[in-house]
Amino acid sequence: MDFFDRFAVPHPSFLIYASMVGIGLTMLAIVVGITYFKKWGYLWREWITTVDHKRIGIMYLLSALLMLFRGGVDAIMMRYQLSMPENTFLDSQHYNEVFSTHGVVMILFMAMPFIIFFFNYLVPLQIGARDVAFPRLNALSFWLFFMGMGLFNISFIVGGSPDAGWTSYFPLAGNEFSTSVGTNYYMIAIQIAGIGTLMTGINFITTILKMRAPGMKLMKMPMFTWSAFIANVIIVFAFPVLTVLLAMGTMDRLFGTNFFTTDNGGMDMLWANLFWVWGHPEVYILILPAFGLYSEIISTFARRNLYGYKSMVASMVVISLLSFFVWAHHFFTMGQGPLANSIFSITTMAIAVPTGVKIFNWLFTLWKGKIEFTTPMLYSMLFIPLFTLGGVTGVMLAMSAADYQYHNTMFLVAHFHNVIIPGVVYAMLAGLTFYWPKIFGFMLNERLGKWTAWLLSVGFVLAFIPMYITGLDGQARRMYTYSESTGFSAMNMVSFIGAAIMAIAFALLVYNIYYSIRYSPRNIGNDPWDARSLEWATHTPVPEYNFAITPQVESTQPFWDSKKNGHELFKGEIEKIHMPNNSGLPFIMSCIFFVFGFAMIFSIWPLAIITLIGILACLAYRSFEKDHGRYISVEEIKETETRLRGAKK
Ligand code: HEM
Ligand SMILES: [Cu+2]
Repeated sequence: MDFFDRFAVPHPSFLIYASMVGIGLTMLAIVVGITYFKKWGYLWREWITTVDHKRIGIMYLLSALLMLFRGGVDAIMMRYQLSMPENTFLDSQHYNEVFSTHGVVMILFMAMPFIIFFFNYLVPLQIGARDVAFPRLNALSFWLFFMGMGLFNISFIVGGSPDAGWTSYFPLAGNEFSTSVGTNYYMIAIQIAGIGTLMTGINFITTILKMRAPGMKLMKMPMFTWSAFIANVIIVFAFPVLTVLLAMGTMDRLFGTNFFTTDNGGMDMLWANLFWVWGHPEVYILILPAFGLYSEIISTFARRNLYGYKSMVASMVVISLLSFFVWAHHFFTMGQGPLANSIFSITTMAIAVPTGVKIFNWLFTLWKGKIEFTTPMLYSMLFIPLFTLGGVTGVMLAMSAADYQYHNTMFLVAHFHNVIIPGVVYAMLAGLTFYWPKIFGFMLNERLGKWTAWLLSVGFVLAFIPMYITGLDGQARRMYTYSESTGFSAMNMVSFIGAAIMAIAFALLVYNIYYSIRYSPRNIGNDPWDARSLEWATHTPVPEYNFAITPQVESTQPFWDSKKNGHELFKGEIEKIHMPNNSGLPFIMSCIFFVFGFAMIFSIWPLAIITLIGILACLAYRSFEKDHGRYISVEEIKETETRLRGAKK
């Protein structure tokens, strides 16, 4: 192939060209806009070089929202394609690319940054800390994630998208069947983002173990922090598997090794096993923090202490352990025999037990609570029945014998969206609405918020329940079309209408943000929901140092106790505060990583070697650098505190 041919899109279509033009114009508009308003300096000083966990969190949030829309457009295209039999909107290759990128984008570049946004923004505030344990590493984590995301997203305009599914099973993902560079993008972009996530895991485990406010024993941590802690432990155990797996996959594709090929001693099932050794725990990395958010929201708006704190923690620990022992339920039908199937069937069903414990704890919290139906609470109340339905169909799938009927059908697609949308997406929207006033200083509109929640739920039910039915009837997943005679068309049309309603709900969310920026009142105080944990005890907007005086904690809901039971949170005098300096290095190093990744994807070896040396040079530079941070003086703190309406002494 000619050098330049490799960058061309192998299966072009009008849609792809139109997106290219759209992306080009948007980028141009952004660059022109920033230049026109002279914002480059501001961006560099305040955001790109920042090491503040709150700002890094907000950048994760923006990335996640952006990707929600990219993945959503993919979803709508798929549902439209399937809404009628023999539809020619997408051809088979394009459909392959769309479901592959939809899956990757939604799980890795939408849901992951969304939960990492919550880790970043909330964990230090909830534990009464001034920052995370390693602020620079945190910036590096973000920028590596961001560059991985960027790299993945240029695939469909430079060289072609991955087309072997988000699971990228071999031999389909090997050079023989995936001939474009698409799957190279998969291997390398996810690798770069994944390294960032692994470092996030290490950072937050350390932060939570080492930086809690005085008095906050492990069993006094807020439930979200507990869930974040456990999710980060899972990250540290699961992500190295992904790193190794992608490295092996890269070698198979670029250097002709034979780890996963079907000849020369390769084993395609090795990929499937290792993928799910990471992949199954991955879904718990997403769902546990979602559970944490629901716990915070439900106890706040039921105006009660969370029921069964200890069993909530215990059930999360049990889930996290079990999550590593169920991976083979993803290939019951691939010939592993009845004994292995039975074992994995049982371990899978066992997860329903601790999950059930949590559901009942939430119900008991609501029981006798003085329930207040705010938008976050509405999401939480919709979550309980919808998620339970997804859980029940999960137990159905866990029966290995029955799985021979469900396997690779729309039934499975319905099931996992049924847990992941009410479970994870609702939690994120609930959490976003709940924490929005703390982050941005004004509330989102409640009326519009409730409309969004209801529309989303109506759309969700219409979009996914029909898939259970067609799935049981044998509609296979990842099929780009079907014939009239199958009788699938009516249900698929309903499903498309549901997906369109969901799209309207997301558009309404955007409108709500716009509307609230313009019209919401700004004088909402620090604690608009009458909440319970420490993040609400500091000012809005949160000052750089979070808390002028480190809080003293005696229970799981210190702020509530300080408001209702006279517990004194902030004792002592203001002292000077040590903070880290901003740094451009994480960004620069990640940019070099981006170029390195690009060079690898296209096998441009000289560039790959130069950039690799550049990365090592950045590491070396950092290890000789002397930067001891800076102090914020007592006067400056006092001034800030008065400006934010009176330090609570
Ligand atoms: C917003 C509404 C959504 C709709 C309408 C939708 C629709 C679809 C459709 C039609 C498929 C492909 C079925 C096929 O194989 O032909 C699919 C696959 C998938 N979706 Fe979604 N989806 C949505 C949201 C999400 C979310 C929020 C996530 C994860 C956080 C997600 C994760 C996935 C994954 C992992 C796959 C599997 C891709 C593969 O087979 O390789 N989806 N979705
Ligand atoms: Cu699994």
